[in-house]
Amino acid sequence: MLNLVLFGPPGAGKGTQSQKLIEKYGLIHLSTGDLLRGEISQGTALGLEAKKLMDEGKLVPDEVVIGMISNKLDTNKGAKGFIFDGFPRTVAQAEALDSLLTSKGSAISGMIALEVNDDELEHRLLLRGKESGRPDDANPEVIRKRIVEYNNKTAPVADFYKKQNKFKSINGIGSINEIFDAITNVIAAY
Ligand code: B4P
Repeated sequence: MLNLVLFGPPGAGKGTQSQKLIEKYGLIHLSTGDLLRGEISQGTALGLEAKKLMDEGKLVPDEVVIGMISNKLDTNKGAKGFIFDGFPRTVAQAEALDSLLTSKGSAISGMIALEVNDDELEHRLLLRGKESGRPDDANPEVIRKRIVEYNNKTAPVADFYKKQNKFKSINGIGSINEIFDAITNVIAAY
């Protein structure tokens, strides 16, 4: 089973690369950002709570996203594997994911981190904000808050996987196909 964590700051290209990876490897894509936006568009209580935090560039509480991922693992039992995109975003989420997978006799194959500098992230997200109208991409101040939140709470997740010898970092600047090739080279070595 191939279970991949795609890691990196907001706008690093996780969602973009996930789309290509699911086609090549037949994996299930689990994006907590997409799942949360789904809840928002359906107007659920969870979505209302999440929207407030997301619009401020803050993370949604761990128990909310862990619960969503747990449900998705249960409803996709026969899957060949999963791409975790935007999850885990805290060390508590990483620990919970390990427990969930262990209880199913599975484990994370590896984490691949996309390295992109802050100026490029801001540029990409503002562009997407203009094209898509995504509220958390429209405002430079919110984008900077998301990057700070990433540095404080999410960056330490890399150490969690480094300790397990499951961490690999690649350059996230370049064409989408160049970055995809670099990711598939890492996967080939698993
Ligand atoms: P996400 O939806 O995960 O958003 P993201 O990290 O900003 O996006 P991603 O990194 O996937 O974007 P991509 O590079 O593909 O999270 C949104 C919010 O949800 C969070 O701020 C948080 O509030 C909440 N949340 C989600 N998961 C959570 C969790 N686990 N715990 C708590 N809260 C959680 O795309 C960016 C842009 O760059 C695109 O326009 C793309 O076209 C472009 N791009 C991609 N690759 C490129 C390249 N190589 N060159 C140039 N442009 C490129």
